[in-house]
This record gives sequence, C-alpha cells and structure tokens, in this order.
Amino acid sequence: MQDTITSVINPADRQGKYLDTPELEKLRKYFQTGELRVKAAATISENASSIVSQAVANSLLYGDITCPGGNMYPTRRYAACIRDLTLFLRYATYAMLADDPSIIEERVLFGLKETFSTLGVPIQPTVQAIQALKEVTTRLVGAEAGQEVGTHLDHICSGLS
Ligand code: CYC
Repeated sequence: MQDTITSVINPADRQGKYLDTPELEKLRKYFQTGELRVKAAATISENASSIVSQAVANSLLYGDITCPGGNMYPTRRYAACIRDLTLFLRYATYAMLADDPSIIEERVLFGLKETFSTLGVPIQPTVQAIQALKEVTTRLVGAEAGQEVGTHLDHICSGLS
C-alpha cells in the first residue's frame, strides 16, 4: 500500500531530486485535507453497519435479487453481500485516509471481477449498491468528505465494470 507521501517521495528519491512545485502542491493538499479525512473516517467507523444496511435498503432489498433465484437468496448469500459492502466501505475509508488508490487495487479489485463472474454475482446491482453506499455516507459526513471517500467507491465500481 502507498499513500500520497510515499507516492511523491519514493520516485523523487529514486531520481535523487528535491520535490518540484506540483509535487509539493500535492502534499500541501494532502495535509490541508487531513483533518477532514480523519474526522470522516471516525464518523464512518462509528456508523459503518447502519451505512451498509441503509445502502442495501435503498438499492437492493426490495427487488427480485433477494427472492428465490436472486443472487442475494438465501441468507448465506445475503450475508456475503452485506460482508462485501462492509469491506468496500472499509477499504474506501483506508484509501481516503492514505489519499491513494493503491490499497483498493491490491486488496479489493485484484481478481474480484473474475471471482464475481465465476460465482454469478451480478455487477450492475453491485455497482448500484456501492453508489448507494456513497450517497448514504455523503449524507452523513458532508459533501466535501463525501467526495473524498466517494472517489474510491467509484474506483471500485470502475474496476468491476
Ligand atoms: C461472494 N465476495 C464473494 C466471494 C469473495 C467476495 C471472495 C467468494 C467467497 C465467499 O463467498 O466468501 C469478495 N472477498 C471479497 C472482497 C474481498 C475479499 C471484496 C476483499 C477484501 O476478500 N451478491 C449480490 C449483491 C452483491 C453480492 C449485488 C452485494 C453487493 O447479488 C455479493 N459476494 C456476493 C454474494 C456472494 C459473494 C451473494 C456469494 C456468492 C455465492 O457463493 O454464490
């Protein structure tokens, strides 16, 4: 996993140079938004299970997907779906704190599309549920922090599509 600091300093070190103005600007923004991101992470972790259940209620619960024949039926699959959304939210929160997407690539997306395809987990409802996660989280943490975490939830959606 990387964060903004390592992603800027490691390449500069390899080239034996000081950071240039755009690189320093990237770090300045990282430090400037630090308080906002840490506060949002605290709110998300306190409310994680209710964020996930609201997102499921808003996007999946009342469709055919939870009925016999749907991928969220029976309870074992329903529980796997809740677990997946909980993982997506937790990893997006880590990525927001690091302000770097690499943890999403390494821990979440690597091989996931293939796994979902093999198990018949449908992508479109998964994306819908992740978008619902974004909306519920944004309502809770506010627009600016919502954008910070939302970028990483969008990254998961594009990695699955
Ligand atoms: C299954 N989700 C799985 C599986 C994996 C993941 C590996 C197969 C193994 C298992 O059932 O535990 C996902 N595992 C992860 C991720 C990580 C990991 C992301 C990263 C840390 O280690 N089905 C739907 C909904 C959707 C859904 C739209 C919820 C959004 O219809 C999810 N995922 C779902 C379901 C299964 C699953 C139902 C079980 C599928 C089956 O066994 O038939």
